[in-house]
Amino acid sequence: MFKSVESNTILRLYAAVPASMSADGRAHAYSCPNWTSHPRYQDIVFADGRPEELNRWCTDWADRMSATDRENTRCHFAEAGHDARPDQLMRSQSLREVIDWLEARWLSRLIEAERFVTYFQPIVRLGGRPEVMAYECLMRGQSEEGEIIPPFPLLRAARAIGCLEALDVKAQKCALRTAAGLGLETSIFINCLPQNLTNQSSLFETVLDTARDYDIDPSRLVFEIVETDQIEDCRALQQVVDMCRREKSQIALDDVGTGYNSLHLMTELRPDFIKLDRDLVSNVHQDLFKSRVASKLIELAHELDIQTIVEGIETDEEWRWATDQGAELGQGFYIGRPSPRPQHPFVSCS
Ligand SMILES: [Ca+2]
Repeated sequence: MFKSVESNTILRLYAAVPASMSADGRAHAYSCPNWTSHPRYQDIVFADGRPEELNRWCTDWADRMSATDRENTRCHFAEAGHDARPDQLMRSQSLREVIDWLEARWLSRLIEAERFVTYFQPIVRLGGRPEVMAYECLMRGQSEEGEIIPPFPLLRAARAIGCLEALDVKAQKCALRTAAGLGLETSIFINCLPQNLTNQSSLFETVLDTARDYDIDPSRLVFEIVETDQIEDCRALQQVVDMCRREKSQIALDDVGTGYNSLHLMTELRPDFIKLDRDLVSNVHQDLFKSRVASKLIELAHELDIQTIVEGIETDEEWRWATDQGAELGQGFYIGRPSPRPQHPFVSCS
């Protein structure tokens, strides 16, 4: 395999389609225009493209296969226009390894070059005039050509090559630097993966150090714990929450209402904020079941002295519902979209 290639180098990737491959996977290999059948070997297809194109085409194909097919599909890189012999294919890497490598290439370069952009979305006080209480910092990557890359492909690639922590650290740095550069004076919500908060080199300490570098007082930081359904060790997280309290920072739990775990964490960790999941909020005013679950959660939060942020408010009806239920805070497209320049909320309420 090529160790290092420029992003505009055209590579040829050969792949041997195993006899055991699912019909869907085979059909894709032989009918998708990105892949060409080898003129001599029936079970070999190839594609010519730049690494990022090959990555996309391989992932598209792999999505139509089982995990076993991805392992059994042997691949070999050659320079564009060069042929590969079947014996080369037999001792080369699996399609899964090829995808991991292709993903690692672009993501490691992105992380190394710190090609991150932070978008800010307002979180406002409900009831009365909407006042911005905080901005949530949202991670975006940037391709070498300057295109914005949404979080999902970044996280997927980082997961594949095990660099979630590096991604989180650099994205947080960018968020704090940008917030300081823009002179934000509100609280700042920082999304954190729980495993990065609780591992040895705690992300929490890193974020605090960075905040101090930019003269951001820790009391303005809210650590928003995402993917709460993945949390297994609540005790480790409790220690982080305790450290957080000592620094006068705050804790928010994201996506509350989607599973039992978030409820459990809400009572165990006693965060400062919970964020009601957007699926629960969408059309909540028309759905009796959602409405009952959501209002019970707000009630429970009140009892525990936790402020509720209703996320995903997209309509006037949802805004009114959230206000009527006594939720303290709201966030969503109706209030303000994520933007590289922090927006002021555009709802006008009575
Ligand atoms: Ca979030």
